[in-house]
Order: sequence, then structure tokens, then C-alpha cells
Amino acid sequence: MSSSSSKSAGVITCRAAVAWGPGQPLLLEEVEVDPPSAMEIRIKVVCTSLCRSDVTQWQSQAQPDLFPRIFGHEASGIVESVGEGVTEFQAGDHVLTVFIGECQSCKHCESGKSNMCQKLGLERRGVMHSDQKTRFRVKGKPVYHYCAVSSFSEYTVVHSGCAVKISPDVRMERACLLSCGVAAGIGAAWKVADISKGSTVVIFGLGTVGLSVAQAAKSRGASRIIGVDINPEKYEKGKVFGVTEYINPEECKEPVQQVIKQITDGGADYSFECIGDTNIVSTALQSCCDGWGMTVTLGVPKTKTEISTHYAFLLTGRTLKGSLFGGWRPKSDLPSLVEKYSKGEIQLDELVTHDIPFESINEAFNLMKEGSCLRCVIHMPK
Ligand code: COD
Ligand code: ZN
Repeated sequence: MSSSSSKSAGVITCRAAVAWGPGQPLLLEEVEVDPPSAMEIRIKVVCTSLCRSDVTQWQSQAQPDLFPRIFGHEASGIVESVGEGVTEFQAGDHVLTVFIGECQSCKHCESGKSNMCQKLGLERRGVMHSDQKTRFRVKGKPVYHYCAVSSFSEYTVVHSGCAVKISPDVRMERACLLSCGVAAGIGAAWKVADISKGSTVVIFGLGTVGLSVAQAAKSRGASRIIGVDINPEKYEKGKVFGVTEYINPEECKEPVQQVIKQITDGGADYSFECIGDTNIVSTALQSCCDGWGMTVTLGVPKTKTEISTHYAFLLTGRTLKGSLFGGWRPKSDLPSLVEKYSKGEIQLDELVTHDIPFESINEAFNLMKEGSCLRCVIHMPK
């Protein structure tokens, strides 16, 4: 346990990075963390990486009532204690947190076709799934959660369905990337699109998510992986993950979809939206070919939430497919991704541009706002 935390009557007092309002710098505050309720576990967070959606939600003015709030959802940690009824975990287990759970008993979990768990789906109201309450307090006030994970705290409570056990041999300071963005990118390519050998792939946005699509497309034997990004610095990094060609839409004389159609003889086999801009969905759809072209969306929209496109793009046989967390069911599927990382079959280390101590967490937010990082891994005190 860290020197700054203490235990009493089941409540742990420790430090958390608290956001007091949209876009306001996080303050390291002393918070109280409740013991885990039934079917929940309390975790000592070891490492947590900053995901674009933490920043998007922190900046958003859409839910001003959900402050003070603790963000963070890409995390690795060690189980500190378990609530009533938990048999899957025990204190000392190493885990990854996940922002969509798998209850393994609802219609979707039982279908084997979906990761849209009806009980532990994406939590947007800043509370725990089971009782719509929070497990944190600061200065006597409840602190809202984010995605029912809230990993920017030395300790956090999650539902046992929102954590996945990993081997103690796995590097916690890198495996946390598989909690969200990297797994989402790999799943979109392997599970949702199911890219076949020799395919032509276009990726809009070469952040961590887009680069994860690229590495997964490369491993499937895609013949061309075209990266589209307004930041020219992304091409060098892209090459490391298999990007074979780069297009900067701001330097194109024609709309980027026209350029792509020209260089691919009528459009790519697959395109992926990894920017979080709903306007790009139509661009991506127009960049893939008639007949079998497929566009997969991964981005969580930053502003406008509606999409619009000409119906002709569907009439001509293209498919528009949505995805969340790459279609992975966390408990059923994530362990095999962790194993692939351990065997060197998935690149994570190359996506980490900064290792940052917890005290400097605002630096990670600044780097992501400026677009000058891929993943920043935040290290909690030992
Ligand atoms: N044209 C081309 N490229 C652009 C444009 C544009 N108009 N605008 C921005 N870009 C580039 C940026 O230069 C950057 O390189 C890239 O797009 C975006 O990358 P990042 O680093 O900002 O973000 P990522 O890669 O971490 O991914 C962010 C998504 C926007 C895809 C985000 O929605 C996400 O993480 N989605 C997948 C994970 C998920 O399912 N999350 C749900 C709950 S957390
Ligand atoms: Zn995320």
C-alpha cells in the first residue's frame, strides 16, 4: 500500500486525480474508497494509460452534473479485496479493468455473437451498475465514476464482471493498453472486419487505435495499408505498424476519397474510422469499393453524433459496421490477446510514448490535447 493511503473499517483513504469541472486540471485529492459491494472487487491500480475518450469526456460540457469525477479506464492492477459472492478473484490477483463487462448470463453474453452485455454495458451516468451509487467520496461529497472503472485513483472498485485476470508474469505497465484502445483496434480488424490476406485497407486516423488496426491488418497479410492523417509525423510511426502508404487529406487537390478510389482501382476492401469524427464515416464509406467494401467505425464522436451519407453507397453493396471494444467479449476473448502480447505477437511497447508518474497526470492530458503522444502510461505510487 502507498505511504499516503490508510485503511479503516473497510474504507481506504488514498489519493485520486479528481476533475472538479469540464476541462479543469485534475487535482490530487485525498478520497475515501468504499469496500467492494456484492460481486465487486477493490483494486490497487498499478498502471493506467490515458485514452482519448477520457480526454473527450473530461472536456465535454454535456454532463456538467457528473463532477467531481474520477476518469481513467485503461488500467492494470492487483485485487486488494473482494465483495460477497465473488469466487473468480482473490486478493493478490493481477487484473485488467474493462469498460464494458461480461456477465456471462444475459441474452447477449449467451449469444456468443455480441459484446453488448445487457447488465454491465457502457456506464454513462457516473455510478456503479448494481445500485446506481458511487464508491468514492472527496471532502464528504460523492465523486462520480467514469465507465464504472475510474482508474485515476490509487484504489478503485469495479464489478467483478468488469475485470479480467492476467498472469503475474505479464508486464502490467504495458498490458494496460489492452484494456481499451489497442484491443478495440485489433478486434475491429480481426473480429469485426475479419480482414483477408491480400486485402487493401484504409485507416482514417493514425493514433493508438488506428495503428492497432494497422498492426492487425498487417498480421492478416493485407497487401496495402493506407494511413490517412492530418499530422504528417504519424507516417513514420505508422511504418512501424505496417502502414505502407500515407495520405494527408490537407495536401490533396481532390477529396481524399477520390484519391483513394484512384489509387485502389475503385476503392479499398476495408476502411476504418479511427478519428472520432462522424463526418469521416461517409468519407470512409466512399473510400471502399462497390460490392464488398466494408467500413468499420471505432471512433467515439467528439461533437456531432449523427452520421449522414448518400444511400447509393449502400445500394452498391457496401457495408457500414459499428463496433465497440473491437467486438471482444472481455472475459472470453481478452486473455488470448494478453497471451499474444506475451509471445511478441502484438506490439504494445512501441505505442507508449511517455511514462509519467501519477503526480504529473495533467501532463498526459496536455500531451493528448496537443496531439503529441500516442499512449501515456501513468504509474501509480508503489
Ligand atoms: N483527418 C485525418 N486525421 C485526423 C483528422 C482528420 N480530420 N482529425 C484528427 N486526425 C488524426 C489525428 O492527427 C490523430 O493522429 C488521430 O486522428 C486520432 O488519434 P488520437 O491519438 O487522438 O486517438 P486514439 O487513436 O487514441 O483513438 C481515438 C478514437 C477517436 C478512435 C476514440 O474514439 C477511441 O479510442 N475509440 C476506440 C475505443 C473505444 O471503443 N472506446 C469506447 C470507450 S472508451
Ligand atoms: Zn478507452
